[in-house]
Amino acid sequence: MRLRCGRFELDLGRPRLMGVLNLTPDSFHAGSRHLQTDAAIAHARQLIAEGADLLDVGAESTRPGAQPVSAEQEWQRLAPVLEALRALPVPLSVDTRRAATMRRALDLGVDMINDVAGFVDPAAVTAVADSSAALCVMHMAGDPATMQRAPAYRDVVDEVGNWLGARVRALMDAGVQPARLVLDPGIGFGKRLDHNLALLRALRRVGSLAAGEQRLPLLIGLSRKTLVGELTGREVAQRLAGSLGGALAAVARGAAILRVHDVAATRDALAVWSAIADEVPLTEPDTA
Ligand code: HH2
Repeated sequence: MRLRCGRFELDLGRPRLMGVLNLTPDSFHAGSRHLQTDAAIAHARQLIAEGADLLDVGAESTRPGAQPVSAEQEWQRLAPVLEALRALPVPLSVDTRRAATMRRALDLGVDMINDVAGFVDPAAVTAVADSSAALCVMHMAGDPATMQRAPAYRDVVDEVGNWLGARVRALMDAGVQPARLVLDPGIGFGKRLDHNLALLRALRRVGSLAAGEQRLPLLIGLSRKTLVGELTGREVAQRLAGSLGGALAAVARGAAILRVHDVAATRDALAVWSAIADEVPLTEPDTA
């Protein structure tokens, strides 16, 4: 499986790591936050040195209860950093829900747009359709300000899979080729622990409900999130080990790209896991 990604083409024959860079004062993981341009650029370089296959740059926190920033403020944070990061040798993704920001970022030459609102805004679809950028289509129930108040689903796997499928069709109707699409069930975005676990356990089914025979790549972001805290009883700063467990479980269930804060540690965990899993697929019965 390959992903068309602006100036790049990403071979998804092995799991890829998307390093997170947040140009915000309020993102939920302090270690990802950089409001100073120089510090942000240094962190991006470090993520690449650690093995990030792509970088995801955001300027608005989408943590539960987060207050939105203005489009102008979002762009003022993004522009100088994107300008500097364009020269780096990995695809550059921008994490935004705003069509105007998508346009400006694409004009600057970014390779991927990651929309946590799943391109529900028709203006967002128009903004990205004619580009060559990869598009990450994420499911979110509601918006960050209210999404964790009372998340409820009849069948979370069916609903999220079918919702993603409808977004795929809308993007393809607008002329987007499937080779540009990545799907994400949106761990923690309007979901309780049982919803998140159901989606991760049935990740392949989410993918087939959304894309059928096309087998589009799946992206998972669970790094240091609340579900890791709920399962381990740990605060954000202490959730690395739990996040690594989640990352490996997601890859075992078909995730092609992991969106992570801790690139070096995830890379090591994957190296050991893959060396073993590639020889003996996890689906085979244990005969030892
Ligand atoms: N999670 C966050 C932000 N963007 N995009 C995708 N596709 N998938 C995710 O799971 C996802 C995402 C939240 O993480 P982070 O950016 O570290 O936090 P904050 O929103 O507080 O800046």
